[in-house]
Amino acid sequence: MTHSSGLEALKRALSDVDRVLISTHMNPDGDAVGSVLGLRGILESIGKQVEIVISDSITRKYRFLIDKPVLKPDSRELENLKEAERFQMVIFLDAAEKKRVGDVLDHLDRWMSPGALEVNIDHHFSKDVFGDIVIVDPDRASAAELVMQLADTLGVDLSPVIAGQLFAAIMTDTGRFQFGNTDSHSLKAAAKLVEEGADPSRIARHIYMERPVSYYRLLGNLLNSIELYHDGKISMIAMSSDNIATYFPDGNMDSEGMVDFTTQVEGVEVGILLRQTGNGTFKASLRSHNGIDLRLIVETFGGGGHANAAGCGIEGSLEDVKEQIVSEVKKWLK
Ligand SMILES: [Mn+2]
Repeated sequence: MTHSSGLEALKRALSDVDRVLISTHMNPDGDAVGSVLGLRGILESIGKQVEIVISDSITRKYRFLIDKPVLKPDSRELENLKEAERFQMVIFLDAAEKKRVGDVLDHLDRWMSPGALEVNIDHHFSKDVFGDIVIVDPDRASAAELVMQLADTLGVDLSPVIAGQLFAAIMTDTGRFQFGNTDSHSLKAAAKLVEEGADPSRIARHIYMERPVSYYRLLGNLLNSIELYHDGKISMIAMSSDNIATYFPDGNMDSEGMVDFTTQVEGVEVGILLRQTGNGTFKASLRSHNGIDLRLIVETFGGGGHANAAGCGIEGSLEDVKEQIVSEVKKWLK
């Protein structure tokens, strides 16, 4: 199914549906948050009743985008739903694999009507695409661009609020229009959203320029100990549980974007951020900018993502994990 036939299929299916549930991946990023909020506004404007439920909380810097409550799996609003309150459609956004949606999946049985349709709107490359209706296009830089195409298909005009939400999604997933996925499509989509009332400066200010000072103190600490491997073609910063506890004692850590600094070093082709997630467990985030397909690297560890931005979990001591990831990356570098 091409994504345009998916859009038409979704338009047809929506005509029989009153209540729609929307969700996205765990630890929602800017594209996830902006896309679910924008999609809710679009579906509400054609008369649907819509709830958003996400397994994790929305990071502080994206909360200014929230125009109406976003639920969690244990929210009171989702307890003991009567038959008429159940949802006839669930739409997953920006989730390369269904399991990335997290805890929400464990509750769908009690929220959904029998025979409810599952819709998958995404822009990741995936080997096993899920969903009854599939709108997946790995050529798009953000899920938000697919949401905009849906609005077009449905004939919905975007309000300034929706335009802002979708603009934030495109801006963050393209790294402020600087990553390799930035193309004329994403720039035209962004321009259209500005015409519809999105305010780029205000959105950038909220997301990038109002971070807690702890963010910069942790970043400074990490940059101070950046390591280079393989003639300076690989760089790495490693964030231990102790680091995190020192700078974010409440555990409410924000490290989004820190990995981008790893590829802003002269000569570096692949940058790695290691973050300790438990005793002997680490999450590796990788970035590349010379055409190396990181998916091939993280696949070895059961991870996924995009060609130039991917991640995976790795187990072992810090030194062992560094050795594992660096030796895998080296195989793909000349
Ligand atoms: Mn995305």
